[in-house]
Amino acid sequence: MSFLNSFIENVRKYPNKTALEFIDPPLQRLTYAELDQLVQRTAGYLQSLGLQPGDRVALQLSKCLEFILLHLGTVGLGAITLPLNLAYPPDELKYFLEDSGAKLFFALESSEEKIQSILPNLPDLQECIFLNPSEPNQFNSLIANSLITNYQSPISSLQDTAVIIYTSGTTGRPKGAQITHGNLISNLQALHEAWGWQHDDILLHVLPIFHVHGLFVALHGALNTGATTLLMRDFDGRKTLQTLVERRCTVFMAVPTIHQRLLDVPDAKTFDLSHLRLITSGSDRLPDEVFTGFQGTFGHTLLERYGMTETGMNCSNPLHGERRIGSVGLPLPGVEVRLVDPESRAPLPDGEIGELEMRGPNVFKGYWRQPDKTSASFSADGWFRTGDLGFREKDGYITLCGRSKDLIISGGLNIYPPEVERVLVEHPAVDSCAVIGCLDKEWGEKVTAVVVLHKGETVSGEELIRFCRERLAVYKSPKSIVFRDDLPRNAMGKVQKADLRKTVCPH
Ligand code: MCA
Repeated sequence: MSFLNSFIENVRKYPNKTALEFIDPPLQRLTYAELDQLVQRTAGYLQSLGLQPGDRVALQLSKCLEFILLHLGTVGLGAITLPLNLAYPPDELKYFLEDSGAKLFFALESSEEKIQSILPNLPDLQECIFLNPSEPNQFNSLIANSLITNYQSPISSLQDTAVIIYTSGTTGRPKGAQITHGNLISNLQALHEAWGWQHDDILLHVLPIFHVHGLFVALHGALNTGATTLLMRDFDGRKTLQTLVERRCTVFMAVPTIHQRLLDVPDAKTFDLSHLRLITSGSDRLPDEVFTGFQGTFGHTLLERYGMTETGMNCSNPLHGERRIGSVGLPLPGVEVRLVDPESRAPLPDGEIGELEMRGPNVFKGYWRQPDKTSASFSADGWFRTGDLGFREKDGYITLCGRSKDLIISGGLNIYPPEVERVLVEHPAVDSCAVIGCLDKEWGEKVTAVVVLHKGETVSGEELIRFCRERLAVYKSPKSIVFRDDLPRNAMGKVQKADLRKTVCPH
């Protein structure tokens, strides 16, 4: 039993049906049977490289077929995929490879020069393979002579880790959340039931595949159902609308920034999306204007749902029934949610704002090699502390209304301010700084750094942004810098970020 069982069943049921189609160059289309064949070869190739169950395989690739084959082949052999954002610069990348102890690393040929210098200092890394996804024949020839390998994984338990996804935190370096086969299966089943996935669904997939949303919710969701996935390598608003119409797509999933960009397409209203049966929104709070804008422009009520790397999807508005504006809906089947006082941790009644805690088969098993951080993120009786604040209405709908931790979400990606602050203060001109998220129509929140310089120093905002971009993933780097003579602090010396937001962020 592994989370691939349902996919394998669909290979038997629908061998000639299109499983995946890349709709931009290089154009590629595979039936379920063809995909299965290629995963078998890829598994054989990975075995020939010495891959054993439990080993980590890091993938820092673009959105390409090679990524999907390597991921399915890896988990199929009982090993662990480590999907990595392409935006990570060499320093961050080195940390992920080192911390995870990855044995194999697949990267883009175009990054070779940039990352070459970090590779010799990684004792666990046995092989780094550079791929060029615009030349599909390259990978085909790599796997061509491999043994056809049964990838119905020999996992010993559903508690075995299938994927590690790194998440940052307010303290220390990012932590690898271990997602098990059991987590993936339970979440697939819950979403199948809640969203009525059907084998004749056509999903237009525009998200990156190195995150929970694009990989587990969208791609796994479709493969689990026997549906067809059309993949767009890089998001483009107009092309998305055209494809939804021309290819008669039935399901679309995105983050609010992407929904906003669809609304911004000048003739958006001329695209008739009435054949779509489901359009979901997640990874960030859905602004009311986007919710109502979608109703006005496309006649669709977006279905907002809530998830986290550590819990997978946990709440969703209903497929049938009220999709309540501003609410993330009801707990998914099998997921338990409770609200507690963030200080005393005592459970709270409906209507009161508290921190959400969760329990269920969807909750991850812990952070990779971080027992202390794992236990700190669970209550004594085993509930996962989300760090998100919210309340539950009498009829069970849950509304999020803040965070108990310092976190910015930009375009559906989480950014922890301390990570950015640590980099900024390394600049010789910077005395102190505070990084905040300012509300922004396009990004949801825009990373903004408030900087105090050492006396007598001068430096431009552009120079500081460049400094950050060299050391951090570009999406984490500030989009604007504001200089101040000092930062508002409380008696303990802690920067008062709420005060800063009021004075720094445009209203
Ligand atoms: C790109 N940039 C960003 C972001 N994305 N900056 C801040 N936040 C971002 N999210 C940078 C680009 O590198 C670029 O830098 C500049 O901003 C403008 O780029 P642009 O071309 O406009 O952006 P894009 O490449 O079109 O990307 C925007 C995007 C993308 C399509 C909205 O960010 C995206 O796909 N977001 C979805 C992320 C996602 O899947 N999240 C799910 C996480 P330069 O100045 O160099 O041009 S999973 C999750 O959250 C949980 C579990 C859940 O519930 O789903």
